[in-house]
Amino acid sequence: MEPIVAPVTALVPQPVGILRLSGDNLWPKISPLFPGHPCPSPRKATLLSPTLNGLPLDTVLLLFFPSPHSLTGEDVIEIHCHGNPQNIRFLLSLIELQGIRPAKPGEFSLRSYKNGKLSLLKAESLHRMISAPTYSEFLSAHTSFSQPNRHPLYALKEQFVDLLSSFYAFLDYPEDLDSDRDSHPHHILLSQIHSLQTFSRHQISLFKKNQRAFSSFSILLAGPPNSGKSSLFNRILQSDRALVSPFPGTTRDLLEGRLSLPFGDLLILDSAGFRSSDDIIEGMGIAKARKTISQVDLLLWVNSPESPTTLPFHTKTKTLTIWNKADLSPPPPSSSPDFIVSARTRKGLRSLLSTLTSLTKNFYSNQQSTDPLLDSERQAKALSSFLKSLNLAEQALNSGTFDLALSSLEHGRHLLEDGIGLISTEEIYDRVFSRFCLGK
Ligand SMILES: Nc1nc2c(ncn2[C@@H]2O[C@H](COP(=O)(O)OP(=O)(O)OP(=O)(O)O)[C@@H](O)[C@H]2O)c(=O)[nH]1
Ligand SMILES: [Mg+2]
Repeated sequence: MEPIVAPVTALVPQPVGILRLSGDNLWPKISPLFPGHPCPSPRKATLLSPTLNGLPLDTVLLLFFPSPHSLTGEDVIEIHCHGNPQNIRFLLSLIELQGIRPAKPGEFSLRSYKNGKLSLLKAESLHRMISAPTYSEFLSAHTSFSQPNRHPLYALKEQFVDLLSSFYAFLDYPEDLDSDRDSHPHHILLSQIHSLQTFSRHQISLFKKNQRAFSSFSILLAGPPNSGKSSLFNRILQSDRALVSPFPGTTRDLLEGRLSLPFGDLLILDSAGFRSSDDIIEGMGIAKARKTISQVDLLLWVNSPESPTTLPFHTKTKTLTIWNKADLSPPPPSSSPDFIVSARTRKGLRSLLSTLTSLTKNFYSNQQSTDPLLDSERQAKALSSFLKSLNLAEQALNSGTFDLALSSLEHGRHLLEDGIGLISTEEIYDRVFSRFCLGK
């Protein structure tokens, strides 16, 4: 395949930056950057100096994984350089000058999948593992990734192959069945279908319970324009992420920031101030903020002395009110905000932050399961369609139409195959023969 390159680490100042390359016959393509150096030994860290016109550029560690024993199945080279973003960019541009094009998002994983190095399920577990907001969710995804037979869909597959093999055995070898009541085909098949239905429903409901607009504990800063939402956003993140200005209507889009706390991530969102506006773009920002209120775990309604406003609508989202700019004036006696703060002088911020931290901790303390779960919406949809075909098979079996039941199950099998790529015909027949000891 045509060679590709991408930075694996973010382009921010950090001690080490990593570039990854994949393709056929890689070393000869990048060797001009390392004149006179022989091809590095496979899977050993080699200290090298890339040069340009004889000038050393950086000191890097290079790892070479020759095909097929690599992440993608092709030659893979990783270059660990000093993590200055400009250094990484320059090395990237030199590599691209050797005819190696920038990788598209997900292209390394796609090549791993195409070359049989990564199953679709593992790819999705990997994605969940990387984006997990808590360590327990990371472990849950890692269990599926490192022990694929513990993935719920594998457990399902095992039961389903049992069911299909029972069906085929009953069809092909009826004379080998015992005639006692408990092993009556309908009875056995129905109980296998019921157990698959229960398992599928349980997995879908676990997935739905965990499915939220934002995977982390999420907090939205909303309120009238100019009340200091963006100033508080920056204070909470301890970084000047959002623009702050004395002009109302500064923030228009939804801004996201993340704090990685020991027990899980806190996602904080800054939004456009609520007011009626003729500006179309500002109106879009306000509509977005309005919609987000119902999707977050906590709303912080931020007021200030210039335009104190109560929340102009009802929401089921837990809400705390903040009186900001307390350095200018205290809240009126009629109002009783949950927090009185000043983003400018930092007054009250410690108490606000400690409340946000304990709310985040409480949120995650209820979510400590490390059991493997479905990894994606795609898997949940495949499982829902599969459940429908199980229901049809159950109905058909109850009405005595054995053939119709089997064709519904075959349809279910195709859904699992398409969605997950799991079941081969040999597997079913292997099990027909091994489990039923037909002696034929
Ligand atoms: N005195 C004082 N001024 C503040 C405080 N917090 C913010 N400001 C000022 O208030 C102005 C508006 O602040 P922003 O943080 O941009 O307010 P905002 O709510 O994000 O505004 P919009 O994005 O327009 O809705 C800026 O000039 C800030 O410097 C505070 O605690 N005290
Ligand atoms: Mg703002």
